[in-house]
Amino acid sequence: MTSSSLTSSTSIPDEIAQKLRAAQHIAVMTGAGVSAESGIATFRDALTGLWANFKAEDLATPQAFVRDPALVWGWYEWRRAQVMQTQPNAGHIALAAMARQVPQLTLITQNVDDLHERAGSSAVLHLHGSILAARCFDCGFPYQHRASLQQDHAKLAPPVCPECGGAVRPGVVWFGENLPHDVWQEAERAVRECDVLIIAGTSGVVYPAAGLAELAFRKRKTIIQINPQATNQDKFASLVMTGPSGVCLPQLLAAAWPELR
Ligand code: BJW
Repeated sequence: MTSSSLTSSTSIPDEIAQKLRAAQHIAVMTGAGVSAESGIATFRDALTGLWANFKAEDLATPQAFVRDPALVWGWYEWRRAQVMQTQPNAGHIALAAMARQVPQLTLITQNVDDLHERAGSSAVLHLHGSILAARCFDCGFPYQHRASLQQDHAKLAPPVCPECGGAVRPGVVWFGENLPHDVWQEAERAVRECDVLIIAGTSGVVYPAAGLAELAFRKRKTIIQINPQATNQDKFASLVMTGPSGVCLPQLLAAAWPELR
């Protein structure tokens, strides 16, 4: 397939619409950009308030948590409150609708929010865990955390593990940590087996997730890339859609299944 590029205001090539409609299995990989239109800052947006002097990359590590648990836990509490007070957007909703049109759709996300599930997607593969989950940093015991809805920019001591007295940490995957093995295996399998891979709202710089685009390219899959900015993964794509996912994903859905309009 020849590769093409379009902005969110132009129409989807028929060839792509037909590929989507005929697909037996569509894999989708989403990143922080898909939740941006819900009001959740992307990972690489500048931090504000108490965290303005930090980069997210420096806070999302086990080393940062050990150095200053209250700083890191306070950041996650603030982000949790943000997640709980936002709603899925048109991009999340379009993906849930697409899943109802194809025999199989595997939704792989790097996002730690639950907006795909709240839009109606099920069996979402969360490569980087969930911000709403928590466990002990030392013994791994799961901790039932009830987040506060207050969006204070404040340091906050993490809860204490009832099993071993260790510090409770968020249930996410930090830099240097392994992804959940079964989830990663499932994601790789979906990309190997799919007919079309849609990649939306990721900068494509964090591995191993970013490697899924390369895997799909090596397997000669049809790849659709959606992002308002250019990314280093555009070179793999059969179609690059330059625009917000809240516009482009509904556009793809309507092009392939016009009867849903
Ligand atoms: C829109 C939009 C709109 C805006 N619509 N789009 C190979 C090479 C080099 C390094 C490595 C490698 N393999 C492993 C590494 C190390 C490391 C890594 O990748 N480092 C790189 C940064 C260099 N990876 C790891 O450590 C991983 N573990 C691992 O590999 O284990 C094996 C190992 C063990 C021990 C030692 C070494 C290896 C773990 C990675 C875990 C990532 N975790 C985080 C934090 C999660 C918790 C939290 O949220 O706090 O996951 S980091 C962060 O990045 C988060 C995200 O899921 C992830 C990806 O970010 P994403 O989603 O792409 O967001 P952004 O902000 O980067 O981009 C947003 C995009 O949206 C932009 O492009 C915008 O333009 C776009 N956008 N509005 C659509 N409306």
